Amino acid sequence: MSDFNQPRNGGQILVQALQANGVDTLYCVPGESYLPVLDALCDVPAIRTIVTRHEGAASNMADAYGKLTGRPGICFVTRGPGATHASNGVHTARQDSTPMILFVGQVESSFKGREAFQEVDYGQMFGGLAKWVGEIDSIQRIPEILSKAFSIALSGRPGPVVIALPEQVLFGTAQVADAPPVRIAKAVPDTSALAELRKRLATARRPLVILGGTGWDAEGSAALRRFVHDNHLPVAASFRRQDLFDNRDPHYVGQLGLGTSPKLLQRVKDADLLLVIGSRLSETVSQGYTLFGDQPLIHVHPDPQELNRVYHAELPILASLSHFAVAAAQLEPVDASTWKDWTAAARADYLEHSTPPAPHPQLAGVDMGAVMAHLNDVLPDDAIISNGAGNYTVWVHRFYRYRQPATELAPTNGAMGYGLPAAIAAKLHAPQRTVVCFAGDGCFMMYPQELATAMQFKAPLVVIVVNNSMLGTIRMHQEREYPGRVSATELANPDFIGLARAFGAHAERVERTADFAGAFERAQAVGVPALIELCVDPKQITPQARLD
Ligand SMILES: Cc1ncc(C[n+]2csc(CCOP(=O)(O)OP(=O)(O)O)c2C)c(N)n1
Ligand SMILES: [Mg+2]
Repeated sequence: MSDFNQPRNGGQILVQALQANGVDTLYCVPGESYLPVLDALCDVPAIRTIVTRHEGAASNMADAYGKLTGRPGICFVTRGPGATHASNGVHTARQDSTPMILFVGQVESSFKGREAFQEVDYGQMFGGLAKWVGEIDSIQRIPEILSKAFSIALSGRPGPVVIALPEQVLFGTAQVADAPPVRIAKAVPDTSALAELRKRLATARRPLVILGGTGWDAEGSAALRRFVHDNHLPVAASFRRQDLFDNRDPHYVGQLGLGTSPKLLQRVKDADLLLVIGSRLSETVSQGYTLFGDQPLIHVHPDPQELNRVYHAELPILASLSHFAVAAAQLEPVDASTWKDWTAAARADYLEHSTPPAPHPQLAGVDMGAVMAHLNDVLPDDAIISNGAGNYTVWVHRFYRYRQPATELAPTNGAMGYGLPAAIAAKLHAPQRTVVCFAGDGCFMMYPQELATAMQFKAPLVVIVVNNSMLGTIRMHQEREYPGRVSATELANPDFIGLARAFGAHAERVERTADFAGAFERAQAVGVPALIELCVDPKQITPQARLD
């Protein structure tokens, strides 16, 4: 903690507090409402300022940074119009349990309530979205409120915090002492709960682990692997958390979400003990709240409000996920011989379901199954894969084998457009790693302008646009509910190649499966952002279903 004898303005105090808390990157669209912050950043080269072209992209990048690092992603946007754009990433961070802090400009406090220029009541606006909404009402309280913001974003179930910055607080000057960096307390599981867990496991016949949540660290992931191996447990990942456990490991049995194998769903129903670590058993994971309820449940979560929230836990365990895993790995393993075959059969089902089938004889255009098989062969283990929402993601999640934590950037809230901003944040954070973004033609057009950000900040990622000239997911639902009545789901797309080249990116169109490997190799080697447009068959709506 250092006392500053020199008066500083609010922007300087705020930026120095960010630096003290380890912030190295922030994403923004500038606004006159927070000029002192922008100015203070000139003197703090340790914080990299990424200016994006849309606040929705900036907040999505902040979410991706939070997912990759476990540290809050930092985003700055201007008042009303900036804040409303940025709300998309706040929603994602909330549902995805990602630590994030969004700073928004606010009118001078003495103007509040007059509907001043771009004035918004952020408490009301973000009240149902953010984990906490705060406003810094005096310059003296900047360090205090920043400490609280970091603490709330990172504690328990991580999430997004929104902080409003009234004009006079940023422009005013004062002598204010800095606060020390925030330390986060972690809950450890109580020993009697661990003993009961072991006892229940020892009498199970068909146990199943379901993994999810955020806040895992390397030690926790390694301990989890030991616990699973020592007890020969089958492990399923919850929706878009497939990177938490190496998909090549013989204990990994698949994901619970969209496009889940019916055999895995049956296995979950047949389990006589569910050990759920970190997942909150969302609507998607629970298949519309139909999958759980009958099986005995041991639920481990870092937030007491998630335990017994939807499903009764016979044994609720309040703990940080990594601390739980470390403690569980120290338990004496149980005799797992009774479920050896159960685990092996679940794994065999997974291998069958996750191996791309031969393409349909009438398939026109590129076979997405073959694309995923190729990427499984050529991508390094630490490659980062991002995506947004759309039926194209079913191929990615079903056939790609994620191998390491923090390699899957995928919004569990199903936000279209997430993939490109997330991939940019990933490539800027880890320039040595391969970053591949998947986007549908609909998804990509949510934030295509961020190719300019990728160019400006030199982020040579590869975007694979899966083009079926429609909003395929919604078309699929229309065919189910209202057959033959196509409404608002057909798209007339731009020339994606011309569009990407206008930004200075490398671009290629692939119309035949055999041409993908070469195009991908060139895209990886070119050294600038690259876009590959895959022309896929609009009729092939999922890996197993055709529209006709
Ligand atoms: C921001 C947002 N808007 C709308 C939706 C609803 N939605 C989900 S998937 C989808 C279609 C995605 O189309 P595309 O990216 O082309 O992928 P496809 O399904 O065709 O593979 C839509 C409109 C959403 N999830 N998110
Ligand atoms: Mg599409």
